[in-house]
Amino acid sequence: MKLYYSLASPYVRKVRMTALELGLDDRLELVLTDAWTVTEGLPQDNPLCKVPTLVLDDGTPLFDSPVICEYLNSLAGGTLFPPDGPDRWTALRLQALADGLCDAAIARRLETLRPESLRSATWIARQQAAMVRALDALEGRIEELSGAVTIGTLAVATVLGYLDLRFAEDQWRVGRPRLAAWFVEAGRRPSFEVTRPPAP
Ligand SMILES: N[C@@H](CCC(=O)N[C@@H](CS)C(=O)NCC(=O)O)C(=O)O
Repeated sequence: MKLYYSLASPYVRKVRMTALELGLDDRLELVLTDAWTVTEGLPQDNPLCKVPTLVLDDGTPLFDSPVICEYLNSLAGGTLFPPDGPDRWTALRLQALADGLCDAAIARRLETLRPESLRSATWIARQQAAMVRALDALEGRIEELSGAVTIGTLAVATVLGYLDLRFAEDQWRVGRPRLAAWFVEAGRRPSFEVTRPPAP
């Protein structure tokens, strides 16, 4: 299987952590890809031209990251996606919250990279507010992060890693001691260490 990837994408990191947790990482042929400039390969396999994109050995493309992760879990017969029941919805909701936090963080970052005259302070504030609410929600329901590793806990670990990479000045740990303590443990997982992006 071929995985179009980039080094800093939190969605890619979640997929790579999933593969490592499931013992499937040696089945992935990693293809380093700049989604913003690539013209051959990725745009033909994924019309949205985003990483991560997985291409199966028969040429079938899979995206986006939740779909890829669920496919890998199914392939390995894993438990990262719990079977139908309350634990499944907790895991999926946590993944949606963490991925949505990523979406807001990336939208905010892209806006701040635009020329100053084109930037929207309102848009940046909206994304920042969503980030704060999402982090507060994780702190407020920290018990959902305890217990077995799921796609939800992997997604939360990846987005917190992304915030440390791109938004260190936000100091997300301040006022969120339980989430910070949880992340100390989560950050020790080998799958997290191995996929650490290079410093900017
Ligand atoms: N919802 C997607 C988001 C993927 C995504 O936005 N990837 C970024 C890199 S972090 C990308 O490829 N951006 C290129 C673009 O938006 O054109 C997922 O979960 O895989």
